[in-house]
Amino acid sequence: MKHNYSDAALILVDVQHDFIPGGALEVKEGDQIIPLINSFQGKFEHVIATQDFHPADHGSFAANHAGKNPYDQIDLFGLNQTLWPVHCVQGTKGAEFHPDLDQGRWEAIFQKGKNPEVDSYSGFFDNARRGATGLGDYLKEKGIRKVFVCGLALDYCVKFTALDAQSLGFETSLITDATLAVNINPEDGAKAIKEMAAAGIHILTSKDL
Ligand code: VGL
Ligand code: ZN
Repeated sequence: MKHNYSDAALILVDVQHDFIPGGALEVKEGDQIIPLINSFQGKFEHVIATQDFHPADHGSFAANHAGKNPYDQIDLFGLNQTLWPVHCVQGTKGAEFHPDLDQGRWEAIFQKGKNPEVDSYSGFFDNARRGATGLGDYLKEKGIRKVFVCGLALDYCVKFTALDAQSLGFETSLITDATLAVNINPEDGAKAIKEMAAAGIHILTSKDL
């Protein structure tokens, strides 16, 4: 072990059926990061997962807006919103974690996207920062100072979770080989990494852990 992880948390973002091939909002090869994630969970004192967990009437679903299609942009209660296929609906298989993902050491799961009026890419706050999931306070109460972020999808929920972690004062690292992008535009994943690096987030691979 190259680091001391006693004050570090691993945050596994949205490794759920709907973001994996065959799911409603699939990330290409999204399942291929699961064995890698399992291989390093044991290095961390604290392992936490986030779960995209929408009600069926969520405002981010194109199907809930007449005449709109997935990936169209709308104004949703004052915020720009990309519309998505229906995904990660509470109580459906798509919202469940992939069964190959080892949950044995998870301390807590933070759900997000439950308010139908606002989307929530970050595991910390909704996109308008009107509401918090409790993840930030949880990490502070545990004395955690460093967070390592991976999972799905790099260009949305992983990026916003990492940026919020860094802005809350946690020393934040992205594990690049344990995350993949949706890439609506082909460069979105690469751009997300640049944005995170510019914010001071460490860009690592699992070999650096
Ligand atoms: C996500 C789009 C919509 C993600 C969640 O987990 O990256 N992306 N909801
Ligand atoms: Zn979502």
